[in-house]
Amino acid sequence: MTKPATRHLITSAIPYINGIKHLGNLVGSQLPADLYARYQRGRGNEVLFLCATDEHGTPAELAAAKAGKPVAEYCAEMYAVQADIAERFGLSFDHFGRSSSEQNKSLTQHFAGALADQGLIEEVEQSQIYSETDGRFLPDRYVEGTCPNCGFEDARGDQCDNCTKQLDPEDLINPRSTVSGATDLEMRATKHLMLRQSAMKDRLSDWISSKSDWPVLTTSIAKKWLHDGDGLQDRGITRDLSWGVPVKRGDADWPGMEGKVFYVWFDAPIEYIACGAEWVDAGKGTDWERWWRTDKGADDVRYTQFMGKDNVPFHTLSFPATIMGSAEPWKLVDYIKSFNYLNYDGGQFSTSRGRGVFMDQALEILPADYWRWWLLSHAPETSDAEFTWEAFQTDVNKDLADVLGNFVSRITKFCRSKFTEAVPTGGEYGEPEHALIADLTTRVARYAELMDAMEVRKSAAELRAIWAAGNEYLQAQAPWSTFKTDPDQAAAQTRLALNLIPLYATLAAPFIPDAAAKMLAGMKIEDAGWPDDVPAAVSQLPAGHVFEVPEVLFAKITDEQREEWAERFAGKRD
Ligand code: B3M
Ligand code: ZN
Repeated sequence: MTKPATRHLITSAIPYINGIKHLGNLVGSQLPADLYARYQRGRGNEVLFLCATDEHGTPAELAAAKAGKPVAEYCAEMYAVQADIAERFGLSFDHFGRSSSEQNKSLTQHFAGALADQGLIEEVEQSQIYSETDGRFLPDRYVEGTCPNCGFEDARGDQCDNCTKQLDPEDLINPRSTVSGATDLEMRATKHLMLRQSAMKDRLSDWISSKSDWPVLTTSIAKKWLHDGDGLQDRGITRDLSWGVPVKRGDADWPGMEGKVFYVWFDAPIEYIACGAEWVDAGKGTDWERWWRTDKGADDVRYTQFMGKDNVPFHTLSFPATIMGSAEPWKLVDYIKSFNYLNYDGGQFSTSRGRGVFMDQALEILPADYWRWWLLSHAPETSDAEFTWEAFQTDVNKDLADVLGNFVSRITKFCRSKFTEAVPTGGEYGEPEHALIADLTTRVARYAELMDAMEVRKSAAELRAIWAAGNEYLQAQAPWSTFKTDPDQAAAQTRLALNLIPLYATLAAPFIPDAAAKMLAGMKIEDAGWPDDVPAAVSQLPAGHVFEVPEVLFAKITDEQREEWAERFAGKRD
């Protein structure tokens, strides 16, 4: 009855190297990608889940300068920090790579060569913003000013964070240097490479139009940039920086491009592919091309990308332009799951102002599962969402402690006290038991459909309902009362309830992997397997099967804790 395994290639947007990400960043890409990867593995499918740090460009240079370190050293340190936090959050990457890798360098240079061979790269004399005060050309990110589209005053030269429009720095009104704040900026001539995206407009447009099953958030942003205003413009793919992938045409030097590097948004998505090569070179895999080359077996791979909405234009247009334009058989993305923003307590998360909870701080105060559950069950899918400490406390206490945690501890402790730490014998299932199993059968099928569709919040709601069904059953049947008059019947009730624990663990593992592992360990079952057949799944622990009451799964968040944390994270990051 098991369906043939599918191969899932899954990538999360790769976080910039400059600093530790906040929970809003986490829920917009890495966490839902992990949810999906864990779910697909749980279904018995083959998964390659990749992420990396995005190490080039001005964000890295600026942060290294601020930290007073050479940029390579800064990146190596921050990579280790991010990799460690990702692991502690349970992000189950098959490999967490680095866009500064040799593999990415050569692949990026290769793509530039392939695009040039296809006539899709143009060398242009450009006038570029030069800062007298700073004595250098200013890359896009080093220029800020007012967005010509929406009037936002702190728009960056490459993109407006407020309206997501991709910008060129000379579009900005009242531009200033972010290096010095200087406004004595002037235009000077220099040579750059342009990717002729406009030549691929029809192909990209047809491709996007064919994606009728994609989230509206994804396609609406793509269509906006394809059809609004001037439409898809050619993009400069080189920059005047020393840190980055040196501009080359494949292995060959590129005359006139000495001292320049590729634009970070050109090499960053290529890292998705290079990360596969890093995965193999790290000894974790044997063949990355069967995931990435349609001529080498990747035809039957389903490739899903996860990202925040600000990254959508680069993934629906720029990166596909690189892939299609190369005229080589690279795997194109099959589905792009994008997210709105998570706000923090009446405002925005802010990295620069240290407002909100950052990944390292989150783990200092609570284990990963608490955060994973709350963030995923409030994923900003259809609109922006908001984190508040009140909601966090209420939901965690209710869903995790009162519903799931209480169910597990109540039934295992009851069994231990009235029978033994083994699944009890005797009695038979009657109407309430069959009704519960029928209800769970429907709900588990719906949960799987929602998880397949990456409906994150709805999946969480269905999972919560599955837990609640067990609680309600226990409440209504009350084996502790039954036991006084009919111990056999109480044994049957207990047997079914105990059998729900491995079922719940398997279903919940993508959301709360640590608690799920504790539940399985307590029930002394290694891998319950996906419950394609719910009646069979809830008969896995036969009468006599020995277990141990699991340790407390979730502690409640107290009012004192909530107040202390709200205060601690309101302002400046310490
Ligand atoms: N580093 C932006 C971000 O972290 C950028 C994503 C790259 S994905 C190839 O949101
Ligand atoms: Zn704007």
